[in-house]
Amino acid sequence: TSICGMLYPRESESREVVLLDGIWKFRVSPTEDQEKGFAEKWFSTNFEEWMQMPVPSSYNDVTVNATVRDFVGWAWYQHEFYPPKRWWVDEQRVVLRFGSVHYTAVVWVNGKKACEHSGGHLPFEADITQLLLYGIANLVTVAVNNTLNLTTLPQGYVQHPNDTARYPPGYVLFHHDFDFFNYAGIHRPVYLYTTPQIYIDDITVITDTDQDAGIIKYIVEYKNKQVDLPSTPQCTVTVFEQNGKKVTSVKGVTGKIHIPKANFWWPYLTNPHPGYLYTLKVSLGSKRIQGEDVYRLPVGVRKVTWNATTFFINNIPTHIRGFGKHEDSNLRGKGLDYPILIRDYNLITWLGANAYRTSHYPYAEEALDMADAVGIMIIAESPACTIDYFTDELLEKHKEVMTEMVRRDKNRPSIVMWSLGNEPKSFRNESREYFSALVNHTKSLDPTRAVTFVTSQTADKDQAVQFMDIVCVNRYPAWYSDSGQTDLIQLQVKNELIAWHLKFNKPVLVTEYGAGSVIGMHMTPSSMWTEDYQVITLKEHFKAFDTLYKEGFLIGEMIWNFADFATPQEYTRPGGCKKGLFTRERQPKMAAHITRWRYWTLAHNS
Ligand code: BDP
Repeated sequence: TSICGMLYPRESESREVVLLDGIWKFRVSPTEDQEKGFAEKWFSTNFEEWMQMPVPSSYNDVTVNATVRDFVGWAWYQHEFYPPKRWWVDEQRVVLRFGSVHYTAVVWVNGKKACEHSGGHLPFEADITQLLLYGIANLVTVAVNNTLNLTTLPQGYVQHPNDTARYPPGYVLFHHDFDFFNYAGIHRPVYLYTTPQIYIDDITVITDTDQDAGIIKYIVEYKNKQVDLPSTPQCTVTVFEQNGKKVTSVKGVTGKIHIPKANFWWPYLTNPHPGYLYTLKVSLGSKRIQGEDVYRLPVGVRKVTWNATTFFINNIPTHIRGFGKHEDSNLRGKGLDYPILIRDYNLITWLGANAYRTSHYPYAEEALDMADAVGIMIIAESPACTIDYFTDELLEKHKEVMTEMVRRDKNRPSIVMWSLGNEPKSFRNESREYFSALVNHTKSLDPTRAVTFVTSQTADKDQAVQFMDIVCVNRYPAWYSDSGQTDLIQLQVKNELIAWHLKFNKPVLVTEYGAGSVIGMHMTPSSMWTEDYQVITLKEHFKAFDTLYKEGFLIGEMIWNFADFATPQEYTRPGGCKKGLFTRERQPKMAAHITRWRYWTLAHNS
């Protein structure tokens, strides 16, 4: 792990940002010789053979080639760019930043290695000032490997079958236990950005409320590329309202700002102005000596608390209405796509939801910017989906990922909980120590938010929920158990959720429930896979939840899933997971309409 900050690249009077997205050159390694690109140094000159590949996007679904779709191993990308000469004249520091590359990445600039990163859902960057060439084309090459194993998050399995009657020699089988397609490639934007030599490396804000006043505690960390820094650089922090009006200004690299009669950050549908964001303008250094660095950070002032039964935002009891999502769409796979992003937020507000979980990995920063601004509460999940084997090595990797997640997202008002993972084998005894260590680590990084993980176990079997702030459970009555028996849903949901609360005396949140439906398929009496069945499944849950809200410990309901999404090929899935309220194309099923009715009603009654 690096100790640097990971601020999102933002333009300012001292920083330039250049987007390198576009059509890059792409090639895959021959299956039988995965090391070929390294041996032949594909990073040192322009590729001799290539196909065209959009960045950002998963590479899997944009060609018509099954080898590319199902590829496991090293894939290669290449692109040319020209840094403007003024960067050299002005002695700017230049950074190359990737929003995410799945899973392992090696990056070269002009034939020299710039950085490596492993982990498919978080940004990484490299200071490439010394690698740049001015006046000619610069070449960036990225090697990407999507192979997962027992020490990656998520875990995956590579098998080399030796039954020659059934498999040719050298045949590789890859599988994983998590239920979404292992899309790969350069998934999020690629940026070049500049800073002065003395620059703002990181900013941390912690906000609080005091009656109707808001408090922002801040820490600015800076770095210096010059040897002789005369003294601590000057730092000025100014807060602006959303309309640009100045609120106040303070000096120092750490401090506490008091905003009388503050505009708090509220979730959607709890206030006429949800998602209120101040701007914190940080100016570091003096114009006279080294030049000044300026960074503007959006800040929402809010406080998250909870007790044994209730979850509060700014001391107001708050129910969570939402769903689990995926970063998934046609052709692009997990590649960030602005039309899909904005369509999703329009659908989220149309539904009257106020929350979602970034199941089952950290989402794009651009998506979380929307959540901050719209007032959508986020349960930010790590990429630890379906951990089967708990080892010390995996725990180290998991801690590193939590460190990277918190570093990236610590300042976001939308994030109200960290989820350490989804449906691990938490009935195993080894999961106890593993999760206890992981909770402690995460709390040491961020003591202000709830920490949890999502269990698929029952209260009598689970070993890890005891360490969590909130009990988050996935249950599929009438789907994975008692298939077809929707009449059992109310009884089972009530009994199971009451058991959780009685055993642990903690608030309970349902993080997944639902049923699959193929759009346009109808039957009455209803039957599995029809829209009618999905509607009845949700309605039976709604009735159970209404009773449980009266009991007082249920803090919310989240449907699985927002939209249909791609899974590996399986005989249990007709072309993907169909539990979406919306199709993969983001058009509503019947279930979306009844959810909308429910969520708006809940919002009005709260
Ligand atoms: C749940 C998993 C989720 C799956 C879902 C399903 O948490 O990732 O997509 O099952 O099978 O157990 O639809």
